[in-house]
Amino acid sequence: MAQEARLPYSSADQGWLSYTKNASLGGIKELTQIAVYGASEVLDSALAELIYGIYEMTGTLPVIVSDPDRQASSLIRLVLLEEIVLPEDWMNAARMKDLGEEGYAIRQHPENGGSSLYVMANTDRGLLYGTFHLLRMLRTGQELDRLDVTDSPRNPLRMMNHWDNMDGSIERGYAGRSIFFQNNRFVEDKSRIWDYARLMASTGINGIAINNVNVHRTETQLITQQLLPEVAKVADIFRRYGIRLFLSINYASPMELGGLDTADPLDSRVGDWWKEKAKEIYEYIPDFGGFVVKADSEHRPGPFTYDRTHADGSNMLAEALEPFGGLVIWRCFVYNCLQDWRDRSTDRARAAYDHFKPLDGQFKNNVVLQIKNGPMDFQVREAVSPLLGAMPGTNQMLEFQITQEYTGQQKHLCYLVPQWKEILDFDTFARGQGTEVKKVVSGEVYPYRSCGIAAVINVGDDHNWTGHTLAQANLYGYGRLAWNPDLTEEEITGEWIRLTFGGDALVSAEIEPMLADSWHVYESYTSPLGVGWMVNPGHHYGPNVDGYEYSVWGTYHFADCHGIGVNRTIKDGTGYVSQYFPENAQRYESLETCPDELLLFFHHVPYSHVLHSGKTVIQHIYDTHFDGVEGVEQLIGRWRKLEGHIDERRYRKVWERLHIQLEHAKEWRDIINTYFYRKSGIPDAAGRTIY
Ligand code: GCV
Repeated sequence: MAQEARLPYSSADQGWLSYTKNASLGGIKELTQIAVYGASEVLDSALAELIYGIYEMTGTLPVIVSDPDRQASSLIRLVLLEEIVLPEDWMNAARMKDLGEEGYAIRQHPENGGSSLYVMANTDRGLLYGTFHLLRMLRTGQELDRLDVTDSPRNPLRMMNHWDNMDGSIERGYAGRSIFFQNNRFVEDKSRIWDYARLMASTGINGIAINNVNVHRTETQLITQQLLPEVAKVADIFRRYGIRLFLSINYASPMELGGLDTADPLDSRVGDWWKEKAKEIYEYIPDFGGFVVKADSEHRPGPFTYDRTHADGSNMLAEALEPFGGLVIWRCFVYNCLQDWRDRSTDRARAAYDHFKPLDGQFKNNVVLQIKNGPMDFQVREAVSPLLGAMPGTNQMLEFQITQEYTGQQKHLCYLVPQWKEILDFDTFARGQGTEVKKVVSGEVYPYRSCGIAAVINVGDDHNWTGHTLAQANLYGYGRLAWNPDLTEEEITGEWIRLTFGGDALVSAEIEPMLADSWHVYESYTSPLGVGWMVNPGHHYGPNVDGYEYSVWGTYHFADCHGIGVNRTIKDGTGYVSQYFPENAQRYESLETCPDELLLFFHHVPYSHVLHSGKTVIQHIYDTHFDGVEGVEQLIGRWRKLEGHIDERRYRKVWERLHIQLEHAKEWRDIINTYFYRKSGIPDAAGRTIY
């Protein structure tokens, strides 16, 4: 039976799922037949992807065969392992167990001449991931001869968090409007959602929260009978790609929707209201993932109003979801956002740990604490949150930000995979050496019931999804790292470039270093040595050294005519350093051992302080800001070489953004350098122009 190659669903850029004709096919002559062992909606998606991918790459529409010849070549078998018995020596019970619920194996049948490929898994989701793996190999021209791949995800939860509002706007969104909502309704045309589900599943994502954690009046209604049928339609799409849908909820819903006079978690009327609500939600969405909650943070309601703790608040919701297998993902971004800048004893960086650490062990099994990677807020450079690894008795997950709120808002190129790798590889020392963040959040260190990684998404309805085409690499890289944090930056980058732009060696040779350098380039012309925050208040774009200096947000640099930085030491600072396990605390406490790139995050020093690099702080500021602009010029130089090697549309778009970046990098350079020259009175040793 010949099938139709009906994908994609929309006319949007297909990103890393754009196939072109591929002559090499991993050394296999042709792939013309597919046999499927098993049946489900997810398996249908896997099959559709396989047919489409092969058709695009070979020009031949594969045929579905129900009873293939044992010796058949040119054949791919998608095998749900419970459906057939395979030779014991290459798929035994132990190996099947290792694959778990989402893993897969891909092998060539040993008995025939070569092109019969088996994709095998215990579940349909495993088969979907295995199918995408095989397509990735075919597309990137990897050798399939004697293929024997086994893979499974390291993190149980691999989530996308959208900050989309129902009016179509996206909080901190830089790539157009929401793909889910428009004019306070769900979009009618769901083709972008379908293609988005495909893109996400192909990287291994398995959970999505579709609305903003700041849940306003309209979005509060998402859990009502008026809107649940619409939510269910979106959940149906994601389900077909193995992705569970979550909703961000308003903690005060029992009052706003239920007419109660309280949202006190210990008031039984409140608990009962949520229990009824959960029952209702699961009638519409039987595999509903659960709630994402921002409570008592930045003016959002929460249990503090009733003198209750975060454990009280989250456990009450968890009890309601428990019978249905739902999770409460409770965010730890809780701090005093009405600080007094004159008061140096309050330190926002301390807040998450101070609030949550004392509650360790008090949370229910289906509560997961979602912790931002740093203690402040997704700066281009900040320390790793000391809360990660500090709660053996409480499920934890890590939160990254893909949307470039503080990293150039998708006008600037800033590849975040290197930053995320550093964070994942950070050794917390929670259980001695080798207790890296990646092992904590994957559940290898403590017996967590649920854990993993979430990220705030950089996607909107722009044709290319992410505004800056090269920002697609962040989306792809996040999914791949959530699947396997041990993948190297080079592996991920190389894969993404070849999948997205094809096999032109020049394209890889130029884009790889562009991506690799971009985070450091961005860091060097923005805020120095980990101090952060020198941005315009509110929208967070562009330089403004004192923008937040006298504000209520707790984000200060304390620069004066003598020096700069935040003293967070135990000895005579805010004591934040004490939140780390001793090995890290000692390293950060001492000026001798504190790494240069975080110096001003941990210490207040004179401008004449000499860094490990041998430069003074002030000269480092000047040099990096000049270097940063040159770095952008180099990015442009590399991109220029690709004219004619990349389609005109993508080439132009990136070209335009790189030039915006250059102009704005100069603005950063001149404002930062001038500010510190005027404050310190110390001239640039190289005598360059400072205003
Ligand atoms: C969704 C920062 C951002 C806010 C965001 C908040 C959060 O403060 O600027 O836009 O709100 O983080 O993570 O909740």
